[in-house]
Amino acid sequence: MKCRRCRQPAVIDLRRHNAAFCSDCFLHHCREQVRRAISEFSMFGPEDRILVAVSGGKDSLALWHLLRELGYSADGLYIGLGIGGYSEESEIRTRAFADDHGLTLRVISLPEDHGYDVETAAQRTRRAPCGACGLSKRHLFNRAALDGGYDVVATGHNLDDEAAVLLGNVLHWEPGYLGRQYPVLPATEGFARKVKPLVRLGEREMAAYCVLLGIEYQVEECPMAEGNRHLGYKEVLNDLEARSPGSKAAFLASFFSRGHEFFRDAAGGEQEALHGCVECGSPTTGEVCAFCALRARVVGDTPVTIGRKD
Ligand code: Q46
Ligand code: ZN
Repeated sequence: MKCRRCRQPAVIDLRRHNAAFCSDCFLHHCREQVRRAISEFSMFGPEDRILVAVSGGKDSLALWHLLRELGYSADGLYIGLGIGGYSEESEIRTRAFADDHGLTLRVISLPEDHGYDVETAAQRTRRAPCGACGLSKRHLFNRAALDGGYDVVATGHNLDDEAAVLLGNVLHWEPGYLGRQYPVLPATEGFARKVKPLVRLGEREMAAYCVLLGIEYQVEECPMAEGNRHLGYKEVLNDLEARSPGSKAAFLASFFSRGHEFFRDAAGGEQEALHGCVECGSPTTGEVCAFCALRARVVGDTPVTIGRKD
């Protein structure tokens, strides 16, 4: 097996691209895919300040590394979720990566800074852990970006993640979710721009990127992820991909180029009704935003009416 670019012995084959690469050319391929995603979706420019949402896993650490390799100014934000040994290990990996590469890392701890952890939030609000966790992370990343003067929040969602979410949204025909599923969501009043520069790269590519560069990442899956329906969708898509290489990427890319426009109008219907949360100032349709309402219920304050958007 020879590298498609330089004909040296290859270390990885990518059936979807009908290609194999040596180490250097594979790293070049990853940079190229991110560069193309940034340009294709006009995610940001060289002058923009980027806040990378880092979890200590392969995707977010690789994303941070790739953005710096491409010359962007990117700081990291890690949110400690209080999920026992999993969170401890994730924070160690994230801090070590930032130290090794001389990068600026901001850290927020849900237990220390906000008085709760994901499991307690899930139990007290009778939500699925990922629901409480996702709501908290979205709010805190957005807040940190606005307060820190960043132009954009970048997350490590990769091709496999996005294809699985798309399959779920299509299976349930969720027009609002389909309208919001796009690699770039523009900034609106009170919300920073959000981008997903890894949409052209799969999970296996991100793991290989880290291994080849000696980036030590958290290899354990979050223990709360069990039962998450997206894991099932990933398995289904992987079966399809094994039968027909390239079908997963085509499913996602065709949605972005040909399907998304039909749902765009369904994405932003609540904008006019938003005003500032009385607790934190974030846009919401209620008196307090969903994050402040969740926090109040979990730590024992009395919630006011619950906002729908956060
Ligand atoms: S960290 Fe949080 Fe994920 Fe764990 S609780 Fe679910 S959402 S699975 S990205
Ligand atoms: Zn609030």
